[in-house]
Parts: sequence; C-alpha cells; structure tokens
Amino acid sequence: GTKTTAGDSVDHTITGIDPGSGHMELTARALKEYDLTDWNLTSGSGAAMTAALKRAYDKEEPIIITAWSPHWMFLKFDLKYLEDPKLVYGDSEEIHSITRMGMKDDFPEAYTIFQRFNWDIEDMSEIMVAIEDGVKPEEAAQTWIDDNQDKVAEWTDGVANVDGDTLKLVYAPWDSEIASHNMMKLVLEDKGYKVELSMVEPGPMFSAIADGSADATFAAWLPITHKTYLDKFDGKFEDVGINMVNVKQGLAVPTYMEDINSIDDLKK
Ligand code: PBE
Repeated sequence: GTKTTAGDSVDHTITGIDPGSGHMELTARALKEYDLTDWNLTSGSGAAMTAALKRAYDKEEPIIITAWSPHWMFLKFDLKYLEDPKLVYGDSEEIHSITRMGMKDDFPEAYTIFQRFNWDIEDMSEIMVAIEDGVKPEEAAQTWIDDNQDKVAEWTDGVANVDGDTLKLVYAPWDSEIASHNMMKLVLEDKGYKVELSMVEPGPMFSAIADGSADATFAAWLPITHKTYLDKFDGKFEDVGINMVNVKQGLAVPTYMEDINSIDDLKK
C-alpha cells in the first residue's frame, strides 16, 4: 500500500499563532527555505494553538506546532523541537526590554529597574504553569514575587519610590509575555507607579513604543524573532537590555511522532 508521509498525516498543515508574531514570519520563511511549498501555516492565537495541541495529544494524533520556550506546553506535554539545520529560527534568542525614546528622563526610577531586570526561564515558567492551572495572572505573578524577594530586590534596591506616576506597558498575547508583564506591573506598583497594561497585536505593540503611546515592553525577542519590527522602527526606541537569555522557538511535535525529528523530515 502507499506509505503515509508526515505531511499527509497532518494534512500538510502547521498550526500557527497570532498573525504578526515573529514566529509566523519565520515559519513562512522556513517553508520556503526547506522547500515545503505545498504546506500551509494556519494562524490563530497561542490559546487556539495549545487547544489544538491538547486535542491532538489526548488522542495521540499527529500535529506540528509553532512552539517556543519558555512555555508551559513543554511541562504539560512531551514535545520535541524539530531540528532546524538551516537555522531559520536562529540558535538561541534573548528577550530585550525596550522603551520609547525619552522614557528614561520621564521615569528614571522605573528605567533603573528595567536596566536591572533579568530573570530565568524557570522563573517565568513558574508563573506560566500557575496561570495555565487556572490561577489569575496577577495572583500567579504575586506568588512568584513573594517567593523570590531576593531576585526582585536585585532590581529594586535603592530605587526611590514614586508618587503615582502612570506607566504604560504594552505586550502581545503570548503566554510568556502575559507572565512577564503581569509580574513587572506588580513590581512597579510596589514602587508607587500606576501601571496600565495593554495587550495588543504584535505590530501595534512595536508601533506603540515607536510613536511614544506606550512607555515600555519586555517582549522584544532578538536577534532574529522581531528583527523585522526593530529594523522598521530603528532609532525610534531604546533597547534597555536583556531580561532573559537562552529562549528559543521552532517547530515542535509530540514525542510520539517518532519518525519526525527534523524539518527536513517533513519533505518525505
Ligand atoms: N513568540 C513568543 C513571539 C515572541 C514571544 C515566540 C511567540 C513571536 O513573536 O513569535
């Protein structure tokens, strides 16, 4: 009989996330570079993608997703990244904190905190898993803060309190960034800021920083993921520093898809 290929088993479809995400751009590029011209990339949201993953996983059905780490999906499911010999998704990425131009002069105390802000994959994962388990984002973030006072103190020690200045933080609806922005909101509120959190699409997230309608985001993945956006807004934002290293993204599948280990395997 005819052998079912990896492509046939998933209908030549990769389950994507929000349009405008770096991952969507890179995955479109991967389909070209690996010559997977008959493949489709569906767009939706991170939540729709993990729901599709859960449905497939429960039935041990094949699925290929646009995954990233840190993410709770790697703690709740046995997944593996597909090798990416052409390094379309880069090697390892960093998350940068960026502000609008002039933010430093207007909010020097917060700026100092942003410069020092740096945490680990395990930290963010704790908040993400709690949220996935049904804890409200703000409560999950507060629990992490309560349990990691020493880490937070490294960012905030010696920084003066302020009196209700309003800071606008902007982020896209990725589970990783829901965790980081809820956490930093609470840290800033503890210093006396009023914090407005707005969740927007990826494009508007970067344009809000560039046009000054938002003060900061902790969601700029570099050097590859958001390169197109950062090149577009070159000179219109300030890169304050790295808040996390060794983050990653790529295509992933459940480990029960034993024969598929590389993006190259999708061509068969
Ligand atoms: N991500 C997580 C984002 C950045 C943060 C990999 C889903 C993206 O733009 O694709």
